[in-house]
Amino acid sequence: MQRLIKSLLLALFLPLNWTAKTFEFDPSKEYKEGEVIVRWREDTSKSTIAKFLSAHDLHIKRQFTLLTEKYKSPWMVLTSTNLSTKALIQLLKTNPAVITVEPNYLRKITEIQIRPPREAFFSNQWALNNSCQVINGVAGTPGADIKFLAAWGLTRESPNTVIIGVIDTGVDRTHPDLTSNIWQNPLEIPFNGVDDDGNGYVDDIWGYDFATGSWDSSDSGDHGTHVTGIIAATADNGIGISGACYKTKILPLKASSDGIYLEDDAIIAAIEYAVSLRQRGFNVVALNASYSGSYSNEAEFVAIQLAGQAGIILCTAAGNEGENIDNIPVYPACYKLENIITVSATDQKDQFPTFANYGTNSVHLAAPGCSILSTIPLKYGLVNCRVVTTNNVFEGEHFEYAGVTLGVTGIIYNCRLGYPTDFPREVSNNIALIQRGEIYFRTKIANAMAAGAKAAIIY
Ligand SMILES: [Ca+2]
Ligand SMILES: [Ca+2]
Ligand SMILES: [Ca+2]
Repeated sequence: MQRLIKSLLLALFLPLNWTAKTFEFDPSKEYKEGEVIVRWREDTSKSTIAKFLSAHDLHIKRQFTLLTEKYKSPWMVLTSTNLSTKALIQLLKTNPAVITVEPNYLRKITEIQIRPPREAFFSNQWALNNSCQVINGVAGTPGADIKFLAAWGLTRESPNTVIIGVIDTGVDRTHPDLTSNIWQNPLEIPFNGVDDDGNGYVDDIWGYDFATGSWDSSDSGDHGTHVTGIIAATADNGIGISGACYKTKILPLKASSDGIYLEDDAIIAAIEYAVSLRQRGFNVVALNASYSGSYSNEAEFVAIQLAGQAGIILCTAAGNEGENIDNIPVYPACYKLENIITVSATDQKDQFPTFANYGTNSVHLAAPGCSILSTIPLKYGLVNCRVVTTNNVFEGEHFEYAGVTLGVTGIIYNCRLGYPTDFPREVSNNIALIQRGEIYFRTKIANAMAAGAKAAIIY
């Protein structure tokens, strides 16, 4: 009985998961070749071990002193210059003084930050994480997304800030979910009326307005701000949404004076501007060109080619006409240049939407492009909205700003459905509460603005 108690006590002191001689070598597992972890019997002397090691040209890489002391059993890592791990295990198993011999396994770093970012509307961003959520009345296909969750926690700051130029209608740089990710020209002194960095543009602090020739790159419409949020809205700040490349900085390259059309000359000047920044050492890696037109232009072609030679890619839209652009080309998508990536759209179910252009020789990839929630300029009194239809028309749900005040305060007035006659006079400089239905959200917002409201809530 005494012996049994002693055995039980001994068992209690043995380390957990101790497998002793039941261990079987599995070559498919990841381990450090030519190394083993060995535990010797309690009574094994140092000279016995040294003699064995010397006879087989083995070396002690490391000794586990605490383990050895606690269990009175020499515990160490052995290496060999000519024996594999498998051979080492076979050799050491033949020695009766060895209790256990195991490979020195490799452990993988556990993926970090697999939690979703702390955004108010992340659950609406099916493109980043499609969990079958219902968006706009449609339940998606799980996993039909860009695998943002697997990647976002691994993103690191680059020592040379990565800059993406957005050639578009401009950007609302004051937007709380964008403001920290707008690139600022460090060589230009703001608002002194002087071209301090001598690049031909006066006071180009936050990009430039190439359409009207002004420092003011704020959004003449809403598309540029929407695109910018998709790319680089600040992640994990609890506001609005997460951008896909949220550690990058956006260079606003405004090429539209009316918020609807982009003028080709402004586009070409914007590309030249990006190339010159790159040549001066700023890390402009890509240009976003979410626009298309039916006619090609030699100057535009050459400008994009120059961008390519400078190391800049141009990501452009395949277009939204539902056409085969191999046969009916659009530009810049169909310029045959190596630095152009032409992107078509997929929907929540990973299907090809009817509006999306296609063409095996012209389209390089398709990515989520329907019901995309992103930032809109604050002039609309809201922070995010979703593009539901094609043609860049915001007809979907708008999302009011949640959680953080914009500094907008006022009395909320019931403005029924948001028709012009629904707005009481008192709503001027106050907040309009508008019921959804009957007319487009954008019309409701426009009517609220016309009535002088400084913000609107659509419910
Ligand atoms: Ca300048
Ligand atoms: Ca200046
Ligand atoms: Ca955010």
